[in-house]
Amino acid sequence: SFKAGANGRILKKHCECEQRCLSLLMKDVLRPYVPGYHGDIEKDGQKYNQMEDLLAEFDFPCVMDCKMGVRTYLEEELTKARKKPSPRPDMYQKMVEVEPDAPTPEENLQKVVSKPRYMQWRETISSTATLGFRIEGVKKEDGTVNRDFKKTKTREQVTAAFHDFVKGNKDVLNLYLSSLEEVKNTLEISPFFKTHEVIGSSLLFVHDSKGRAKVWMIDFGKTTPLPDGQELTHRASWVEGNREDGYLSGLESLVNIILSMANS
Ligand code: 4IP
Ligand code: ADP
Ligand code: MN
Repeated sequence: SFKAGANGRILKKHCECEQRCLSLLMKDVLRPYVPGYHGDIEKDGQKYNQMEDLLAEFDFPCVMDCKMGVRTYLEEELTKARKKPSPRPDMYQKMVEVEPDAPTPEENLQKVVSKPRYMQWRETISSTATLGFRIEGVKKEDGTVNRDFKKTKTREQVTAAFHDFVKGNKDVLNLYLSSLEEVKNTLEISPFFKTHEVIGSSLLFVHDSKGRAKVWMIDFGKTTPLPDGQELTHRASWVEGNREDGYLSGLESLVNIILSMANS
């Protein structure tokens, strides 16, 4: 769903919700921590959002995508699944490939699962449910990609993955730590963040051998505004209806892990 764009930009398949968020973010205190947004364009009959390529100023970047929050699906997925269940054979397949014993006897008979069932299963086999974030993938400087983090769940497993990602480099860890702390301090005062449920969004970690390392917020396809006057803590436990996403609790556990690594 991505395409290379002109002069240090990338094109991501257009999404109304993401466009709305990126436009608002350009006027928010979070602007330094999200890709610059350059409006939408049409190319070969497909509409795209144009944004800054965050990798452009790095050479041979190492990249990690961490999906933030304790919940990775919208509350409306639950409502939809109750009102009009749409059985997902593809999600059943993805489930048995990772954990043959995961489906219930009934799911095995039908060879389908519901979307919330799949998403909740992904949350609990990874660190999402317990730590409030999970590693989705890593790209090394040679371009090789590793997406094999579905069962990276414990603090020890996450630490090992980060250790491998930074190759034990404490300078890189300390740069990431300052960057994470800046993002966190800015989130705490951001009007955008207060008034949005942030689901499925990632922190993108990027460093290279020249000693640059920074974290950005990306992917606002499932970031949605709250009704007028309503705000989130991003820390309170999620109960269906309260729309809490656990973003800040997840960021705190992430900071905590990187801090322990930097001091060890
Ligand atoms: C994917 O599962 C991700 O959870 C996607 O979320 C989600 O997309 C997909 O749902 C789901 O199949 P795997 O990562 O395990 O393959 P994200 O885009 O945040 O990574 P959406 O955004 O649609 O919930 P479907 O319904 O698009 O298949
Ligand atoms: P999707 O909505 O399809 O999940 P994302 O926005 O999460 O797409 O992006 C998928 C991947 O593309 C990210 O993990 C990251 O590696 C890369 N990416 C996304 N946005 C940018 C950007 N602005 N600059 C550089 N790389 C990006
Ligand atoms: Mn994504």
